[in-house]
Formats: sequence, C-alpha cells, structure tokens
Amino acid sequence: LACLDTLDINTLKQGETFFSVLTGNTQVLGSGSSFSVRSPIDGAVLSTFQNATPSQLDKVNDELKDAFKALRLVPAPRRGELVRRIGEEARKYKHELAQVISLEAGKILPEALGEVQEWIDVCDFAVGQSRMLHGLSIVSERPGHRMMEQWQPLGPVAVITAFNFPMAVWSWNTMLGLVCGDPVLLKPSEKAPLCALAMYQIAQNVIADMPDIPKASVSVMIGDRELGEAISASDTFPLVSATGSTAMGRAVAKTVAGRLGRSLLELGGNNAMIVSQTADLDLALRAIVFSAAGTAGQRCTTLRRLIAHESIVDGLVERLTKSYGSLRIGNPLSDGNLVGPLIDEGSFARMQAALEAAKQQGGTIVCGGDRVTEGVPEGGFYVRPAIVRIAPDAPIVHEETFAPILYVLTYSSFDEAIEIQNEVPQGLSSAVFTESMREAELFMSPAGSDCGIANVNIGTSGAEIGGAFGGEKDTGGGRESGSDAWRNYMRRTTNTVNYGGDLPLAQGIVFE
Ligand code: UN1
Repeated sequence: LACLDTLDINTLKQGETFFSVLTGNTQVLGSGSSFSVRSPIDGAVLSTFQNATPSQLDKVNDELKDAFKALRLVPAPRRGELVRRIGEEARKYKHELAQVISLEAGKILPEALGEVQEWIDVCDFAVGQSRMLHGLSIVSERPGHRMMEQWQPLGPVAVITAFNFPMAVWSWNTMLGLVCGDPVLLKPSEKAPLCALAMYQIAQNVIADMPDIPKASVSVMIGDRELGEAISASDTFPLVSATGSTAMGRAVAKTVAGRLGRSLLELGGNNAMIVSQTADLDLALRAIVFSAAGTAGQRCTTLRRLIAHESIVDGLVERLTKSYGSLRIGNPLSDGNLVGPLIDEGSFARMQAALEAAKQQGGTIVCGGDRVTEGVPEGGFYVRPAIVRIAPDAPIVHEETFAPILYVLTYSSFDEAIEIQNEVPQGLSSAVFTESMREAELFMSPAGSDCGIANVNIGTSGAEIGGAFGGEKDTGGGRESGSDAWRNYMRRTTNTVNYGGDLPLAQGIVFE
C-alpha cells in the first residue's frame, strides 16, 4: 500500500477509518455504519470507512452551492488551467494511481495505467474545450434586433460511479464539469473508495495553489445506496450523472425526473461483434480476445455476443479456444498476467448462475467458466473466461452478466446478423469485422447497429477520449467524454437584443 503514502491518502483518516465526507473545507467521518473494503486480488482488507449519511448531505449541499457561486464567475480558460494542472498531477502520479485501481478493482496494471491515461486525455480535451464553450449567433426577424445563445454554468453536479472504471468515469464528468463552471460531488462505488480519495487528494493539491478556485469544487461523499437516493432527490443537483447497472440507472432517473432534474446515464451494455465471412480473421481474433476476456469481462463495453457467419464460425471458435487457453490468469499486479480477478464472490456466483442458465437453455460451454485456484493469490475469485455456443434467442443472451462469458451465435444473412445484434434491450457498443464496404456501411447506417458506438474492424471496448461515449435503450442515452458532451454540464440561454428605437413584435403582431 506504499502508493497510498505517495498520494497522501493516509492523511485522510482518523484512527484506522478514512473520512467519508470531503469537501476541501471539511473532512469528517461518515456518521453511518462502518464497512471494510477488500481487494479482489486476495480478499485482504484494504481500508475501513463509515458511510456518509443523507443528513450529512445538507451541509455539503450548502458548501457546493457556495462553491458554485464563485466558480461560475471564474473565467472558463482559468477553470481550464485548473484542469490542466490536475492533468499534470495525474501524469506525475500515473503509476501510483494505477496501483490503487489495481488494488481496488483488480484490473491488470497495463489496463489500470490505461485508465489513468483516460483521465489525462480528458484533461487535455477539457482544457481545449474551456476556450470553446461556444453558442450560436442567430439572425432576428425583427429590424434592429440580434439574437444569440450563451452557455452558462449549470450548478453542482453529482457523479455516481461504478467499481470498474473508478477514475476514468469520474474524470470524464469532473474535468468537463469543472471547465463548464460546475462543482462536482462524487459518490464512488463502495468497492472503490480509495480511488476516490486519491483523485480528491490530487485535485485538492492543485486547488491549494489556486486561491480563486473554491475548494468544494471537487468533493466526495462515500456512502451506500441510501446516500445515492438522497443525492438523486436533492435539488442542489440540476444534473446527476450515474454509471452502473440499468436497475440503478432507472431508480436514479425516476427520482431525478420527479424533480425535473437532468440525468446523464451510462448503464449496462450487451455488446456484440458481427464477424462476416469476408473478415480478416487474424485481426478479428485479437479484437475478440481483448474485448471479451480483457478486464475479466468487467467493462460495460465488454464483448458479450459474437455473431459469426455460419461458414467461418467453427474455425473461429477453434482458434479462439486455443487463444483462451494461453491467457495468463492471475495477480493483476504481476507482469504478464492478462486476466485478473472478478470483483467479488457475488460476481463469481452470478457468473456461475448465468452459465447454468445457458446450459439449461440449450447452450454448450466450449471452454472456461471454472474458478482458478492454482498459481493465483488465495482469497481472490479468478476464473477462466468462458466461451458458450448458444442460440441467439436464449433469454440469458439478452442479459448482461458482468463477467467474462462470450456467447457465440451464428447467422447466415447479414440482415439477420444486424437483427440479432439489435434485439437485446441494451445499446452501448457494437462492432463489425468485414472487408465488404457494403456491409461496413450498412452496419453504420440508419438500418444498422442501434448502439451509441458502432465500430468497424476494431473491438467493442477500449474507446478513446474525444468521441461521445454512451448508448441507447437500457444503456440510458447519455454521452460523455467527447464531442459535445460538455453541453450536459451547462444551461443555454437565448438572448434577444434590441438595438433599435422601435419595439416590433415577433410574428408581426400589432398590439396597440
Ligand atoms: C465502462 O466500462 O464503464 O471503452 C467504461 C472502454 C473504456 C471505458 C469503459 N474506455 O472500454
């Protein structure tokens, strides 16, 4: 745990318990029940917290509202400077930050470093954006009038994150939110609170040197579902950005909509790849293994359904099975391992239940699915990634199981492949491997993939910063981390200015 000392996180505790309410001004213990965080690597206790409670939210809300009053007046390029410096710190501590991710989320170090890189990349993106918060100028129908729109800071933003991308998802929202003038309160996954403290500490170190930036601009509350519900219900937050299961997103959306707030949702995926008979199969093979087995199947973009043409499916499955056989499974902090542990025992149980359901629904397990106990740290839930051949309409194929299970489905016509791809409730990521221009274009056309992400000749996971990230249907509709995602964090005003000496009414109305 030496990385925690380097990141100063160990100063954020009282006795053995870490603070759960942190606003830069205030750092206190939660007043709720206590819980321990275990590393998925070996089940060892990493830290102890007490849940922050809804009653502690009131004071935090006041601090956030005050912070907003000041931050909204700081010029946007200066807010960009804040984010630029945060990015510099993330660069400096990249290795330590990645270790915290590996410890708490069980991600292999190269992927954890990649996650910190997403944070760094979104900083660069947001810094540029801080000078480009443009609105339109619009011609008026009235003589002597001019119209324009302005984008204004929105207010405090709440960010609720999942365990699997504890730093990237926070940073997508927070770096853009900050340049837009919004203080951001993070409620991290209870499985990854140390990541939240590390990010908080990095940001607060920067804010300490920038007296014009209110400290509460980067705040954290560590708590359970009850806190999440209180945050969603609180009208302090015009925007609640939530990442996690569809069930969680539905609950948040309902509460936030009930007070006419906005939610920005990035929920479940059930991502598919179509492999055509024309595909470059060597390329497809590599893409499938990384997308399906990487991160132990715990990305929302993980490839879960492989839709292969009937003429190539058998050969492809054979090659895949061979590749899966050589995947090194084990301690995510050790060199050379490609698949780390599942997050916890519950996740292992859900994986086993899904495999059982697949068998009952006519599926055949081609390889994997079993727990690995040799050559891995004791106490962690390590599994061999599974490949299952099954019919596309088996109910289990339509569910997202957050574990490395790849369902292999077969198609004969390309239209049928697209139909299979689109028939699940989720709509996050999708891919096609084809050398046919027609198939590629059809896949990206209005009659093609219905997902937020539709890739050609690359896998479903590992999107880069810059493109809008998110998806449709049960995925929740939000878009983050690129393109015009900044608009989520601002409100638009339309201004009509009369520089003439008369008062003409629109639509030619005469009122005198
Ligand atoms: C997630 O799993 O919540 O595209 C995000 C990817 C990553 C982000 C995944 N850049 O796989």
